[in-house]
Formats: sequence, structure tokens, C-alpha cells
Amino acid sequence: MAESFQNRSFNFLTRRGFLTAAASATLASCTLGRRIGAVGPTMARAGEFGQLDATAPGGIDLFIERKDLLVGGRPGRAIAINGSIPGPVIHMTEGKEALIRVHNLMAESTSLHWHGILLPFNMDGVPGISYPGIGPGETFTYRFPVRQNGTYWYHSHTGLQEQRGHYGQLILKPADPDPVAYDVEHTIVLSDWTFEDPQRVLWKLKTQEGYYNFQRPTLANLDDQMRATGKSLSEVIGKRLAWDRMRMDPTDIADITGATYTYLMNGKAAHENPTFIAKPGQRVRLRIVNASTMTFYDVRIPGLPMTVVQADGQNIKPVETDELRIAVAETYDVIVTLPEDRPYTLFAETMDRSGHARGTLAPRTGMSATVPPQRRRAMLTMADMGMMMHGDMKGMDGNMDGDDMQAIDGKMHGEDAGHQNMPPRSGSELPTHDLPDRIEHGPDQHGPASITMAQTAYRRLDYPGVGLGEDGWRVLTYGQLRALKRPYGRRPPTREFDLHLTGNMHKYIWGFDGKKWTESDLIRLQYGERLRINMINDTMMSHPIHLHGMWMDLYAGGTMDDNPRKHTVTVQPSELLTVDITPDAPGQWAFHCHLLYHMEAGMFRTVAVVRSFAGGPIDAGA
Ligand SMILES: [Cu+2]
Repeated sequence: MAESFQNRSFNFLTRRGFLTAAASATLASCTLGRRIGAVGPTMARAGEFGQLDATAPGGIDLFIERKDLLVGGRPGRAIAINGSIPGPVIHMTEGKEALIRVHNLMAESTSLHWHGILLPFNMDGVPGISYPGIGPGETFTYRFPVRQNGTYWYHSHTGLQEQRGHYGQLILKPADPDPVAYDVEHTIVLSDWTFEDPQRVLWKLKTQEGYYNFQRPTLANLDDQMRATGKSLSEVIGKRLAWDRMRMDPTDIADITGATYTYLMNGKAAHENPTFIAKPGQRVRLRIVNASTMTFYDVRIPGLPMTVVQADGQNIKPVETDELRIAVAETYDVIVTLPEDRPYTLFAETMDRSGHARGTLAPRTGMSATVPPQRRRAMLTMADMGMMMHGDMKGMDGNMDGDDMQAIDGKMHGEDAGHQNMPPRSGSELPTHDLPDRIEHGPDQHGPASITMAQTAYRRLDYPGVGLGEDGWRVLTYGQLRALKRPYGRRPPTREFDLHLTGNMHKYIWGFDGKKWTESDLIRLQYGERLRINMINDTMMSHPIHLHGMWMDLYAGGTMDDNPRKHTVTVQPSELLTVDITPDAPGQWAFHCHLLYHMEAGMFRTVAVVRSFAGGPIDAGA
């Protein structure tokens, strides 16, 4: 039955620039790959995905199944979509209706969420919020009008399934002529893969703090630290002890590292060298999606500047840069042009410097260029701790020493805990430009579910991120993002609240305002209001925060005319980041950290867009 569905409704695109070989390979693997237990030399390779058009007549079918695939040349237990990881690139055309039948061929429940897409809430694909999920053997039909364009992606919202490859790219073609000119385009899906059972990874994180952080300073590498910092043995030991008192680690930049991860570009490991054809002089559009569960990537092409034209599917004023950090769940579109008839390395280094994904941009197949060495791992700094005291950001070496740490220690474990959150402020119109550059932390310490807390959180819009900006080349920042055209619905907010990002790394509890999802209430937004959320990151990690169903208008230092809008915003350690929202999509929506294991550990809220705060049912027909 499944076979006939498939053959009838696969619509392969022939758009120039896409590799048709990949498409036919997918058709083959879909048909053959369903044979259970295919192993050894006959096992299909990850990364052989096709192209489908969900707005073509008849719609499309997606088949979700457990499948053994060669990942980086090793057999792994994947969750494949139409036979592959990533799943097919799904195209849609703005103004048309998308029709997607998702068939669950697994013995467990699944789901499929359209990341960044505006649609009725019951089409959003989050089990327990939008619908019950897709049970074993069941088919769920998604049908929604396509109201936007740009580069997006889709993925499972069930348990840890995304870690096994349940994701793919979405390309939404604009109804009007595309303001971005290009000759060829390529899909770049970055992800992280483990051969371990993801549940076991989570268990290790919960029971052994820093399990995957083999880079932490230890007695054995005190010598290295002394050499690197030019400090004495006692200073180095003092610093180490200070971090221990803080019960954190300056190298805790990622929870999960290359110790278990294989880093993938389009399902291929670095040594498999996925190749993207680009002739000299062509304008090449790279549609980059970070479909990782936990990995931030720093993307660059040595020798080639990149012109960033889109962020999270939204056109921005073009910015030329040399490197960009892409958070989990973000997308960036860049234009590059090869000046010479030679290959260039597309290098995606992990933020924690424990590995990389890599491909090659080349005029022909079978070529490769020099792969740059991985840079040294970065250390968190005083700024990450919100310790830019007295506004004096100059004259600091950026690295904390033991005395600084003692001062912080005293502040952070003060006796003034237990206060209530500040009530939401509302009333008159709030300012929309030149917002305050910092916020002092209130008395609430958010209880035992929050172990660290910066005294002051700062705007860090021009900070490229830990480990970036010292290499002598340009790095993209949020402060550079400006919408190409003024987005709709911009007006001053009349209500605001602060939302603290909190966590306890020992117990591996992550949440908002010190509470896990299971301990929290709904966040209620009134339909049509204009609302501001000030996100304050009390933790030492960067969290990519994602709101379903509605745009977040990011305060990026511009004005209502040109601040960008995003579906996912990274909040860096000790950062104050502000977004304005118009809740224009009635229903229930997910709002969460997109680091999969943080979400699973509780950094998640349900948002309800209601007709009135006075009560009454959620009116989906509003
Ligand atoms: Cu997080």
C-alpha cells in the first residue's frame, strides 16, 4: 500500500542547481530500504535525499521509519524520512496550499513540526499541544495555506527522535519575484549524530555532570593552562578552585561534544566531503539550516566572503562577512561567488571546537581544498558572567581570575533569595529604539533549579560569541541584521515581562524563571495585543529560544522599520535580549529552548493566545 502511495505522488523537481542524482537515489532507497535488516555492503548511506513539492497537485507522502544507515561509513540506527537522513527537501510555493500525508511506519508515536511556518495551531505538529501525535501505523494529513517564503526546516517534536535524523529542509518559493538574485542554489543541512542511544546520552547528562566535556581543565593540564595564560601555578590552581566553587566549568560551552558526536553536512561526515557544484562567476545561494540537536556551528569558507541575504527565512539587507555562528534551529542564506576555477572548503566548526562538518564548493566533482585546523577551544569570560561591572568594559583581559570569582561567589550565593518575580509592566506605549543596555537582576534567585545568576545582564548584540572575533576576519552579529523591508504589524508594545533563562547543570534541570515545564503555568497572550519579552540569560550557556506560530521581532539595535524578525533567537550567557510579539495566531503554541536535551529537561512553556484574560475557551476561530 505504501509503495503505491509513494510512486503516485513523488514530485521531483528539476530546478537547475539541484543534484538530480540525489533525487533518483532517494527513490531507489525508498523502495528498497524498507527491507528490514539490510546490513553490510548493501546498507544505504545517509545523505541520499530527494526533492518534493508539497504544493504540487496531489500533495506528497512522507514515510517515517526506523532504518539502519551508514553514517560516516558506520552502521547506525536512524529514523529516516523517505529512506534517508536528512529527509527530502520539501518545496512549497507561497500562496498555494500545502498537502502532506505523514505515514508513521514505526512501532512508536511520532510527529512532524514545520519550523518557522505560520499555520493553524492544529497543523503545527507538537504532540500534547497541537495534536496527540501520529501513532504507530497511523497517517496524519497536514493541509495549510502557505503564507510566507524563504528557507526553513521540519523535524520531529517527539522525545529525542530528532537526534536520530528526523529532520529536513523546507524551501518556500516567493509569490513575487525573489529580491535575491542567484544562478544556482544548494541545500546545506548541518546536524549532529551519535551512535549511542539518545536516551542513554540524556541519562549520562543527568547522572554525570560534564560527562562529554573531555576538554575541562584538570590537574594533568595545568601546565598547558600556565603556558596559555602566562599565569603562575598558584594562580592557575586558584582559578580552577574558584570555578569549582561556582560548580561550573569555563569550558562548559556545549553539553554534548565530539566525544560522542559525528558532525554532519547533508548527512555526510567531514571525510565524505559532500560537494556543491559552483562555476566561477556564478552567484551561488547556500541555504544553511542548523538541524542539530545541540551543536552551534561557526561557518566560513576560507578565501571567500559570504553575503548574508536571509536570516530565519526573512530577507535582510545584504551583509558581507567572513564567518557566521548559526545556532541550533536557525537558518541563514548566503550568496558566494567563486573568483577562481578551484575548490573552496565549506567549513562548519563546532562552537566548542570539538569537531567539524565540512564540504567543498567546487566547479567539478572529486575536488577538495585545504581543511583549516580547528581553533583552540575558547574559555568563558567575565563578560559571560555578567561581570562587566561599573560599565567599564575596557581594560579587562576578559579572563576571570580567582579574586573576581570570589567576588562573584559572594554575590551569587547571597541570602536574599525567595522573592516573587516582578509583575508584568503594562499600560502606555513602550519605547522601540535605544532600549536600555543592561538590566540588574532582581532579588529572585529562582530556587534550586537555578544555580548561577549574573548580577547584571547586558545587551550583547555586537558580541560575536564565545571564541569568535579574534581571528582578524569579520564575524556576523545580530546587531548587523536589518530587515530588507519593514515587516507588517510593527507598533510599540503596551505590555512587557521579563523571562529568565535558568538552569542547574548538576541536576541537568533547565527551565524559565527556575521552573521546569511540568511545574509551570501557561503563558497567556491576548490576541492582537503587542507584547515585549525581555529574555535574561542567567546561565553560562547560549540558548536558542524558539516561538512557534508567530514571529519574534528582535530588537537588534535598529528601529521598527528595520529590526529583523526571527523564529529562533540565541540568548548568550548574561545577555539581555528583547523581542516584541503580536499574538495573531489563536490557539496553543510551544515556546522553548531548541537544544533538544534542554527542552527535554524542562526548558519549555506552552503559550496560549486567548481572546481575553478574563477567561473562556481558546477561540481558534478568532
Ligand atoms: Cu537551552
